[in-house]
Amino acid sequence: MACGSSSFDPGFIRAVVDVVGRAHVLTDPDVVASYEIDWTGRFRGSTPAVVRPGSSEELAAVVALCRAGGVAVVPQGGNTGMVGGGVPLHGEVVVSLRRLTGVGPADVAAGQLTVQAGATLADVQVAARDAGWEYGVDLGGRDSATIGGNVATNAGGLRVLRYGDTRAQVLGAQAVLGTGDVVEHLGGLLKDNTGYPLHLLMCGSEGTLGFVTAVRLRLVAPAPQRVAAILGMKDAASALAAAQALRLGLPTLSAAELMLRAGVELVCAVTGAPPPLPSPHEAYLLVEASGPADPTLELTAAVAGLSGVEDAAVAVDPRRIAALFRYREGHTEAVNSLGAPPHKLDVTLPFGVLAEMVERLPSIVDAVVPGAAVWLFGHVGDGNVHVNVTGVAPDDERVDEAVFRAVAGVGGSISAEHGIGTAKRKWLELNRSPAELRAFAAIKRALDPDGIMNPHVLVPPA
Ligand code: FAD
Ligand code: 2HG
Ligand code: ZN
Repeated sequence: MACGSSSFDPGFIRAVVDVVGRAHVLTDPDVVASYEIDWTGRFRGSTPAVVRPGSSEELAAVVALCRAGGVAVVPQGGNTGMVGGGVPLHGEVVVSLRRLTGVGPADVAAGQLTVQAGATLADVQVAARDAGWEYGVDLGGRDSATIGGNVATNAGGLRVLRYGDTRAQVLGAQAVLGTGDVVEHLGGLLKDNTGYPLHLLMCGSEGTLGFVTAVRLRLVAPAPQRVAAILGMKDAASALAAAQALRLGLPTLSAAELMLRAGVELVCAVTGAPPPLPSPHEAYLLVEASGPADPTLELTAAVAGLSGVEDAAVAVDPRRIAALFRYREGHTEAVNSLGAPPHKLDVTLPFGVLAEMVERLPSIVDAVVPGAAVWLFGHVGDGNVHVNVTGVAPDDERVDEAVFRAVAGVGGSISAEHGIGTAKRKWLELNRSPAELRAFAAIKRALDPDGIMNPHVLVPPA
């Protein structure tokens, strides 16, 4: 039967039950409901079954059954993805990796940790700390997002400017490919030029090539001394210039996040938090410095040299630092609380046009859907702006298209860190040439010859 078809041989379910056990094949509509809709509420599908394998061997057997039956699957981890890539929008079977929660062993001497795909990011952060190290990636969805999902989306987050994205942490992987083959390269050698880095190919592949089942992660040296500051800025352009200046002038910089007045006021209204500074400011820059020694003096000296700073509050106590980060991390939930699901347009802009585009983006949106609200925030130390738009129907894609065309037109990326999913697939050609897309399709055919792996995600139809 055709991939993505919602009607398929009931014998398939029985065969899958034989592999993973009755308890791990969910078919009750009430039980599978939470697997069918994404975190934002914008993408809702349906599935005949959610399969929860308990090992890579079981998963390989499930993939073999899917190949034989032509059954399309959607891998799912914590279901915190933002681009509709982890939900069954075309009646696919959902394969949840959440039973694969093993964390460890840590190789303390090497500073490496091997974890199964269904472990949460928070689990990994704790295990890294327990081993005397830290894990370099952090993001607001840490308690639900899985490491498998982080790898599959090549997640970024708050510390990319210091430690790089998820791809930069992955030294090896175990994966069940769309062929059903289990490939494993988990030795953790730092220098290993023995051919194609299949583990890196899985980073950002969004479940289209196979399932990530385990990864070997690089850990980073602990930076126990942390200080954060929220800067009330004259305008967004000053905040962006300040972020750039700090990248060069503050070697211990570990985060630089932009917020605008409307977003901060929304977070305060939704969460009940007090305003971060006594008076409102048009823009805010949240910065963090960290290292083995107390970076407070270094941070305050660097901030004193910035232009456009109207006010600042510095936090050294971990609880106060966390409170400052809640203004930034609270944006996602606050925007989601406004009613209709937001359009999430996560883009990177070249630094040279970042300020100009942050200024222009609201009018680009207003020109296609007058009255739509635009919420801008993000990891501006990386040139990454989260453009959230509310007041637009979920399936009205005019705003998405206008923003993506404008961003690509100035050399930016239509996906900084959330991936392409189904939401951006039709615009991938704005960033990737026909030859690149042919290469993508060829890689997919090689590793997923029957097209069963997330067939409506990332790789455009031929
Ligand atoms: P899912 O949502 O379950 O899946 C995401 C994609 O990966 C889908 O295409 C799915 O098919 C595929 N997939 C999942 N697991 C596997 C696997 N084991 N093998 C193969 N494919 C798989 N993202 C950022 O980059 N930076 C942020 O700062 C950030 N902050 C966030 C804050 C909040 C509050 C929320 C809700 C989300 C945030 N995200 C962020 C988005 C999201 O957390 C990440 O994309 C995360 O990596 C997704 O992990 P997940 O386990 O939830 O994956
Ligand atoms: C973040 O940085 C996440 O908080 C989510 O990437 C962004 O809500 C968003 O659009
Ligand atoms: Zn983000």
